[in-house]
Amino acid sequence: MRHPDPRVAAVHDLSGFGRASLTVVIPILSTMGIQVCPLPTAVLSTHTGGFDGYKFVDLTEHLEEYIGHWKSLGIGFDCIYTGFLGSPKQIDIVSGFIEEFRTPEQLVVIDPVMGDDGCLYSAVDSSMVGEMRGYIELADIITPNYTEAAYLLDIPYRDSIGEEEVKDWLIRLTERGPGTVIITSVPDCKSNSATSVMAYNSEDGRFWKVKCDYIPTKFPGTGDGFTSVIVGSLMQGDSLPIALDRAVQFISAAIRASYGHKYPEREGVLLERVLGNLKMPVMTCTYEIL
Ligand code: PXL
Repeated sequence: MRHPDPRVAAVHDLSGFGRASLTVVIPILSTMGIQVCPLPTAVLSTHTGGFDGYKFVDLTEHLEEYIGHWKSLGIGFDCIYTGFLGSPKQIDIVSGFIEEFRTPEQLVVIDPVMGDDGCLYSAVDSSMVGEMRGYIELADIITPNYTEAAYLLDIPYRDSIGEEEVKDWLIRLTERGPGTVIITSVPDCKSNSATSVMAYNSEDGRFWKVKCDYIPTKFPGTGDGFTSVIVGSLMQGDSLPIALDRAVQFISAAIRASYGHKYPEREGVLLERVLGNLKMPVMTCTYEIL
């Protein structure tokens, strides 16, 4: 039976406290009218960015049975969206899941969660970088941040970069398989009070850029929020540049709401305060075509 609302398989961990991964993905996509079917890769007491002694329950051994049950039920998805994956074995299993559940009209979105600010996250082993380079071939869209893009291309991290060089990175990443590449947190070569999101669609050869004000703070989970809005927006039928604008505007509003309260960064952004913004039409667009 055809389902009336778009349905997304969300392959992420569930971190109980700190607003990251599934606790960000589910509310954003549900608010945007998308049915979320979680395929949880691990359960953690908190995310790993800033809490000592977190409890980590690895679900790798259960994933194949879980997927097998979905298969036996004949469930189909309009989008498969994957985020934080804990081990090469998980990448292997989730690659099999994508290959088995893939349909021609479906969107496969891979957020290659590995690190930020030039470093890998503490829970990410360096062996994951090579695995991730192969895994992104399965995607229609990838959304690395600037650090992850450098790791995927095996380019040493620098804290400044010119626009033409980012365009070259985008093209080189699409050559690895995904038709569309979106790089977030790109440093602005002209101003250190701004960053930008840059994107390239290799099918129509167009580059897009959306500037964001730099706010001197780092909340975990904002990458998960950004990609979730991109997925929701594209599932609603928006174009790529409108999806970029919606995601940048939503995350900027969430950061501003939290920063204004001097909210502890490790607890994530005050998502619940801004979720309603996702119901509003896009009033102003700031995207540029390059
Ligand atoms: O937001 C990315 C993410 C997802 N899942 C876990 C994390 C992080 C980033 O720190 O620790 C468990």
